[in-house]
Amino acid sequence: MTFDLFDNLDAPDDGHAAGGVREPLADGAVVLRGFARTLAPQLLDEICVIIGRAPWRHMITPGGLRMSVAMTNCGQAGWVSDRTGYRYDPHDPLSGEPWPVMPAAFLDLATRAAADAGFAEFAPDACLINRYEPGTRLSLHQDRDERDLRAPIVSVSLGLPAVFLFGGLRRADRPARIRLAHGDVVVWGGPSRLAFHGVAPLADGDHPLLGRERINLTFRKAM
Ligand code: MD3
Ligand code: FE
Repeated sequence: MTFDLFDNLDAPDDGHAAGGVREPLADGAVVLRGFARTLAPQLLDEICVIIGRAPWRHMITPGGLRMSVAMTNCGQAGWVSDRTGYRYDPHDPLSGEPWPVMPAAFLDLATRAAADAGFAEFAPDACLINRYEPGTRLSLHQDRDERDLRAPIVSVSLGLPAVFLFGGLRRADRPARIRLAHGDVVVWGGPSRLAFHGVAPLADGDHPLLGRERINLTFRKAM
């Protein structure tokens, strides 16, 4: 018998905000409230370095639409979309260079969150970095471009809060609406891994660290 909830409450400085709480969403999906809060300033410094080498860009969908989310990547592979389709690419198509290396603090956070949610072996090789501004949205989709769908996805929310849409295994399933705030981490695995999901248009606001932006990191085992 383990008392994980109580472990969270008196964890000293292991990435949990004091009182960090684990909130199960569905089979295989769990929100770790505030898990990345103390690490956030360091994550933002690393993101600044990454966008110096691999700048934000609005990718084009295979259907020819410009995504309202701005994206970049770090790690051994990055998610890219263009007229030819979606794929993981070891190089940034803008520069032809490898994506920036995944910072140790990113990898450490993602593996600790996954372990906390019961995925002890998670070894992410890709981190997609999404930037939202007021009005930016992400329409309902599944993440199925990764080779091994048994690996979870770990997501980290920074900056302005968002309403996350968490649907079922069919596009037509009415999604639940979940508020994700600065420092929240979600682990999506098991039966939730192929759930349809999206992000409602971002509401305006002013975040102390990020101003009018929300940044989301998703850690994946892509290759
Ligand atoms: C549920 N990003 O990059 S993260 C994406 O906030 C993406 O930027 C959103 O969806 C964002 O593909 C949501 C949460 C998330 C990520 C992957 C999932 C939820 C998921 C995969 C399966 C089920
Ligand atoms: Fe997704």
